[in-house]
Amino acid sequence: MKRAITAFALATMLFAVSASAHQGDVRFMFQFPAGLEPTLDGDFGDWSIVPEVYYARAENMFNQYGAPLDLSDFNAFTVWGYSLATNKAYFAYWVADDMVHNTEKWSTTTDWDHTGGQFRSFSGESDEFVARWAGAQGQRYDIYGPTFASGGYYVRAHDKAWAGEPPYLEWGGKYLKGEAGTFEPAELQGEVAFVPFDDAHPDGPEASTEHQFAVNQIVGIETNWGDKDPDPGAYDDAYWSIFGGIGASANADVFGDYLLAPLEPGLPTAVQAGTWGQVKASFAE
Ligand SMILES: [Ca+2]
Ligand SMILES: [Ca+2]
Ligand SMILES: [Ca+2]
Repeated sequence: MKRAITAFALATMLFAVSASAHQGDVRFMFQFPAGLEPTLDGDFGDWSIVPEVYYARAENMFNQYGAPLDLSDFNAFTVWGYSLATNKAYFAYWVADDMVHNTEKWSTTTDWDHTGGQFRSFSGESDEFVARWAGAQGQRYDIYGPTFASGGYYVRAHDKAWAGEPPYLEWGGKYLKGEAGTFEPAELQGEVAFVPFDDAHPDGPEASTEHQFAVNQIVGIETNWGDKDPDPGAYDDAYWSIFGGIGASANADVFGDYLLAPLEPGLPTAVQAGTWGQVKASFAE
């Protein structure tokens, strides 16, 4: 597998030179072969086929408030993947936090067609305009699961509530250590599947335009965790971002770029119905 990673990394580095990155270096979305997409049960055995190059780790995140990284205060990794067979995006994350409570979450925002621009928090626009366009061309999600949020949900999509509910957003997760809402040290992990939209319409999915994934496509994403230990009411010292930061909750021009990677060599490209469970199990061992 190591040789395959090297080959892919070189190929994508060349591609990155010609890509117009919004912010930072381009990252990569892992392509799940058909039939090997993750089961959203909070167990990560199905992610064991994903090479390290796809992992974004806390050491590479930045904090717009300037507090230094302390891995005993906050540690994390995230991985983005996609499948051509399901046309879904998959997001896996692990967090270790010295003080966890129910206002802490991932905020992630998606600009699948990579057109950028302001997509919510409009000022001076009519109620009709906001109802139609807020969260339409870029979608902002709150991912609390496996924590039940102070607001009364595990996950949600801002502005277009239907897009944050099954089957358009599905998740599984669990605590590995500690418990939700305790202000005590904890570790948690989750996996989320998104149906991607170029235009999420207020009338629902039938009136919306689903985005179609393709190999080597570049999409815009920002992903952040607010580690609000001292004050659950404010992002006072830590808003850890992979891509994102100031202004990114409303403007996709400051997202980062993810390239939808080709299949990694050595993975199954087609899996017969009824056998893929065993293939998954063999990768998980
Ligand atoms: Ca799983
Ligand atoms: Ca912390
Ligand atoms: Ca915390």
